[in-house]
Amino acid sequence: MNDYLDIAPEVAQALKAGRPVVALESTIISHGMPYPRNADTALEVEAVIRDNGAVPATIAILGGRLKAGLTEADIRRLGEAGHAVAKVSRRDLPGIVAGGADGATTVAGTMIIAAMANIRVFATGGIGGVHRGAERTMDVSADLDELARTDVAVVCAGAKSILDIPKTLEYLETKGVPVLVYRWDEFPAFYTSSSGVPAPARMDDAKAIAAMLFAKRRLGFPGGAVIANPIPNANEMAPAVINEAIDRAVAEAEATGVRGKDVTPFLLARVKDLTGGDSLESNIALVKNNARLAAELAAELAAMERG
Ligand code: PSU
Ligand code: MN
Repeated sequence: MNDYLDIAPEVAQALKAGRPVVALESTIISHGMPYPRNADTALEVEAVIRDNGAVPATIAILGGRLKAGLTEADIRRLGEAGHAVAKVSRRDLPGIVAGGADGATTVAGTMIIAAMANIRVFATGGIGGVHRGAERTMDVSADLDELARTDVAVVCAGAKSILDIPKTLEYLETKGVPVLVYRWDEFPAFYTSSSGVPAPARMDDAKAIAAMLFAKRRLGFPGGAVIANPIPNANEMAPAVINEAIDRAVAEAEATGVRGKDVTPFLLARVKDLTGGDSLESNIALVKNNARLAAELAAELAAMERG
């Protein structure tokens, strides 16, 4: 066991008994949504996971300790502190630990801590990826390299078109990361089920996805997988509305010269402001939809691992 890691008692018991556990990230709380909807949503997503038979493990760094499983008070604290909490990806993690600080973990940061805790399924909204204009800026999210090296399956609603979706999929292909879409033939674009980009692979039930993950592990392949779950039709945004907001947000990011780890939070906040509350409601709905699939997937995988 890792000296820096605290696994919540409920999570530890479930893991020991071979029961399903689903990891959740905390950057989506501190940097991805406004307070208090961020904290309320995080707690509701935990409830969705419980209702679907799995134990939630929200992941963050608190006082320099890596946490797998937070209390309600921890979640409210991260939500209220918002951008005052550091956004922690792989390169940030050792410094936050050494400094005894708090950190909200990105997809990459969450995967690292989930894997240390032996949690293999993780639900979130969207992953980071290759940004538009990356041929000039080289802005490629560390989430993609983490997917290539750390064995955690990330259930998401695809990638927002703040990113270059075709380049993101090319990068994942180069890195050997399995990408499959649940019950749909296109890679989903977060707010919309369609992106115009074909699904690299399609699977129609959680048991088949679990079998792929199980085989990958038994083959000794490092790295995780992207399980893309399209936003439900009832919660989709109108493509013209969301794409106009995204194009504007990307242009503003260029014009203001925002760089590095601030780019994604800037774009997320601008898209939300430009679309009023609509994009926030869609975002919340798709995260819950991902939590349901992740709980089912974790249960199938746990059953396979028990034999
Ligand atoms: N995309 C979203 N919502 C999010 C993020 C991305 O639609 O909240 C967050 C996730 O935590 C993701 C991180 O891991 O942003 C990626 O940041 P960057 O692009 O700086 O790697
Ligand atoms: Mn970046």
